[in-house]
Amino acid sequence: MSPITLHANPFAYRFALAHTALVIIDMQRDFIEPGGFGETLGNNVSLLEAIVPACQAVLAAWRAAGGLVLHTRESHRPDLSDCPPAKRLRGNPQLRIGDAGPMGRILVAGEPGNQIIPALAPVAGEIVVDKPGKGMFYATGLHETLQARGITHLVFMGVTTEVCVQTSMREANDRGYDSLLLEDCTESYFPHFKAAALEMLRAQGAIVGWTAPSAALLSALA
Ligand code: C5J
Repeated sequence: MSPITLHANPFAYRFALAHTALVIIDMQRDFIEPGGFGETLGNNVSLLEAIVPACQAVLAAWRAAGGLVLHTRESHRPDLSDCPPAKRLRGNPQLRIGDAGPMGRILVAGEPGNQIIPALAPVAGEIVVDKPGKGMFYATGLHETLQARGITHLVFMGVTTEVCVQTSMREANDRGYDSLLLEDCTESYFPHFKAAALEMLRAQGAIVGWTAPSAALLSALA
């Protein structure tokens, strides 16, 4: 299969589908629906819901093309042994990680709020990574999994842009992956943080990676 090239910023992004994974970061009820971790931190979670249709369109096209899909969840063990006190105690939320909320225990594996939203639910054969940190490579063994599958390129969607998405892209950059972030398939609780993160990632000749509207990927896959 010949490589795919799409119009991206700051210049064209080229990838081979067989060596590329679509990465969907933390599209979980805990971040997107009322009553979860995002809201307990004082955020307006409705901002994030707006990207779901664009993410669904990309996911459908990627699946139809036969590409590998990888979902992440920010998730802690029920005994919180993988949640450093510095993370649990940070800030002044109404509910902390591990506390019981309207969708179960906040950011704990297996709880209803910790699941990926139904619109983007994983299907058989897709990779699901539970990550205790912001970055998807920290304490997950993911680099080895991707290497075993010959993955060299990553196309990112998900939330939040400047926290778990940006951290995962920076970790990927240090491990040698070429990453593209789909601009309308990522969101922040703070729109100016999203704008700044996109600029930072693609500055200085794609120092961390590329960005592009999802339409560019959809037309390249068509
Ligand atoms: C945050 C995330 N924002 N998934 N997590 O705490 O970006």
